[in-house]
This record gives sequence, structure tokens and C-alpha cells, in this order.
Amino acid sequence: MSVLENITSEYAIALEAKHGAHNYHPLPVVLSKGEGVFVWDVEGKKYYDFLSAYSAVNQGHCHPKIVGAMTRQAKTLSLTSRAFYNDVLGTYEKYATETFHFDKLLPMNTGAEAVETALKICRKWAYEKKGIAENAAQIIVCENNFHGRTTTIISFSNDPVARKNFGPYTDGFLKIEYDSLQALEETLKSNKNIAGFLVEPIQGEAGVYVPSEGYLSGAKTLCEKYNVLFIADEVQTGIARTGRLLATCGNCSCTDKHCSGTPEVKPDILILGKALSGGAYPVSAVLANDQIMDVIRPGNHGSTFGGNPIAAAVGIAALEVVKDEKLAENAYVLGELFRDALNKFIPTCDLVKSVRGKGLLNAILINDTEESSTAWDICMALKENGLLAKPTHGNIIRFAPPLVMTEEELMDCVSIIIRTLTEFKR
Ligand code: IF1
Repeated sequence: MSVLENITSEYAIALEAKHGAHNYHPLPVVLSKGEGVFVWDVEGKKYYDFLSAYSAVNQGHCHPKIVGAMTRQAKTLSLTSRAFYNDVLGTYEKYATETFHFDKLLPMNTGAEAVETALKICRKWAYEKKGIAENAAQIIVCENNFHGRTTTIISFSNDPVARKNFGPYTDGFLKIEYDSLQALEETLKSNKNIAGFLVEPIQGEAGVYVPSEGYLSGAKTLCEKYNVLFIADEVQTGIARTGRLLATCGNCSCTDKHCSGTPEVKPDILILGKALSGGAYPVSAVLANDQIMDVIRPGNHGSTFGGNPIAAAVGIAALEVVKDEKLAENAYVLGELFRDALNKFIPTCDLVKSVRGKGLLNAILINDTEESSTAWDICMALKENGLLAKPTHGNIIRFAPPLVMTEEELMDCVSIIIRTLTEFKR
């Protein structure tokens, strides 16, 4: 007997409350269908998705090309483990390394796994290529970072909710202020055991903090000066989300009209996840050139599902959709429209302080304390008006719709957001 049954939102929520760990506090909406920029709840109500599963569904919900690739591969060969070769992985690795201009790709499943993989590669490079004494390597990270939820990753988090009572913590990380080249250079100067610098090109969870113009290129230059690996975590900012193929470097030869013209900032190690699969399947990856990736030898690292045929087939389809449908260009243009429209509205509304972001990764800062429930209450009102979004920490609401949105749909969402904010009563 199938355990799936038609259930109400109330019953679905009750089931999770009783049988599921309470590691999330979702908005009270129970989704049962997704298509493009829309999702439907179990009662049939339609919403614009303005979170995109935290930028995993850049290509839109259930994109037919991606779902088709996944189902065809699932009916053919789903998993072999890496004990044997399969006929899709190499083709995917070639396509992805050519797309992002790196020599090699190490396939994993989740973003956190890819971050952990990058940290291991960086440390091994430090000992075997840079000559740092074994177990002495330090990796620089930024205050208010978010890189996942493994014990090592939360060891260098400063979010008490994500970190407290999960000790003892992993050693070997130095934390500096984000968007400060001075802080980075001071740390690089004062410590000869620095192996790498791990950074989000835009700090998503911290509240969509876009660093100053020149920060990323300046950081890369400092890393070159001190022979330290520049590690870009583009799990959330990558795959066209910020209006370029990558937030660190457009791979668009910087001649395209949508490119801001800032010099390419090519990471030494690139971390991808989320929309690398279009949200259809867990696919993540670490990319690097040979002189770095070749420190990894058989037996050093792996995963049961890493590089499986379905992930490879989905990864190819997801990247093809980004190119074929020009999602970076669309994200760039719609992002400008979104911020322009809100910047015109904000002076008329004391509830909102500002809007910030790049491409279609944006956030509004609510005029209230971080401890208030105002951002949550606004998201509840947006839900009633047919748009789903969720606050990040405190008084910031992240807005990140699928990149396949049309201009007409975006302006419809802008009018929902403006109407909701205008009618909102604290
Ligand atoms: C949750 C946040 C976003 C990420 C970056 C690595 C990972 C993430 C820059 C790990 C994952 C997700 C995780 C999810 C909510 C969401 C999130 F709110 F947690 F911080 F997007 F901002 N690097 N972010 O953003 O990737 O292992 O999840 O595949 O844990 O609640 P993952």
C-alpha cells in the first residue's frame, strides 16, 4: 500500500512535527507542485517562488530538459560507485571544466561536501606543494560566513545557533572581517602557515552583503603575493545567479554588455553546488587546475554518490539550460529592474531601509531590530498575497526568484511586494 495520500497542509505539518526532527522552522505553507517560477500548495494556491530553494532552482522548477535527462538516466543506470567507470561522468567533467575554464573537477553531492573537499585539497596542496609543516596549515575565513553545516564548517562559523554545543571544534582556521583587504593582508603578513582564503563572493546568509568593488580582485592579488589559494564558495552565487556565470568571474571574456567590466577574478579553487543541478538532484563540484588538483591521489577522497551517472547527466542538462536560455543575461537585466523599482519605492515607505544585491540575488533591510518578528510577519503577508520568500537573520528578507522569470512576471512580483509593504501593519 502506498504511504502517499492526499493530505491537507495542516495534516502535513502535523506529520512533520510528530515524526520529523525540528531542525527547521518553515513558513507554514505545504508545497505539492512546482513549475518554472511557480509553486502550488496542497490546497491548490499558486505562488511565485522568490527563494528558489536558496538559489538551487535557478533554472525554474522541474525544468523539462533537466527532468528529462534525470529520468532517462535513472531508467538506464543510476549508480555504479567509483569502483568502476561509467559512460557519463567523463563527458560531464569535460563539459563543466570547459564551461568554467579549469583543468579538473572533483564531483561531490552537497555544497558542504564540496566545501570540505576544497579545504582538504587546500591543506594537502599546502603541505605537498607550498611546504608548510604538516598539521600547521591555517585557512582564512570571513566573519559571518556560511559554508554549510558539517562539524568542521561550523567550527569556523560565528553563528551561535549553528555552532553552540557541537564542539569540540576543528582547528586551523583564522577569521577576519569580510570586505577588508587590510584585514586580509595583515593576517597574510603575520602568519607563514596560511594555505588558503575561503570566501563567498557575496555573503548570502549573512544578508546578501555585496563586497566593495575591487575586493575580490584585491583579495586574489594578495593571495598570489603570499602564495595562498583563493577559494571561492559559489554554491549560492554561482550558476548565473548574480547576473554573470560566476560572481567571481564572468567567463564571458568581459566583453558582454551585461558584464560590469571588472577584471576576471579567477579562483584557484571553485566550489559549486545547488543550481549545478537546477535543484533536481544533489550535485556539487570542486574545480581547480592540475597543479592543485593533482595532489589528490586514489584513496585520498571520495563518496558513494559523488559523480554518479544521474548527477552527471543532470549537471550537463542544467548547465546547457543556463547557456541556451541566457540565464546570466536575464538575471542581470531583471536584477537591475528589481532594484530600480524598489529604490524608487523605498523613500515612500518607512518600513524598508534599503535594497541590495547583484543579479537576482537581492535582499531588503527592514526598518526594525534583528530580534523583531517584522521580517517574518512581512513574509507571512507576502505568502497571503501569492509570493514566497523567507527572512535571513533577523530583519533582512532575501529575494531570489528563478532566473527564468520574465520581465512581466518580475514586475508582477514587484507590485505584490510593494502592495504588501504598503498595506503592512506592524
Ligand atoms: C540550510 C543558509 C543559504 C551556501 C554556501 C555552502 C552551502 C550553502 C554559500 C552548503 C548552503 C543553504 C543551506 C540551507 C539554507 C541555505 C542557506 F541559509 F543556510 F545559509 F542559501 F544562505 N556554501 N546554503 O549558501 O550547501 O550543503 O546545503 O548543499 O542549511 O539551512 P549544502
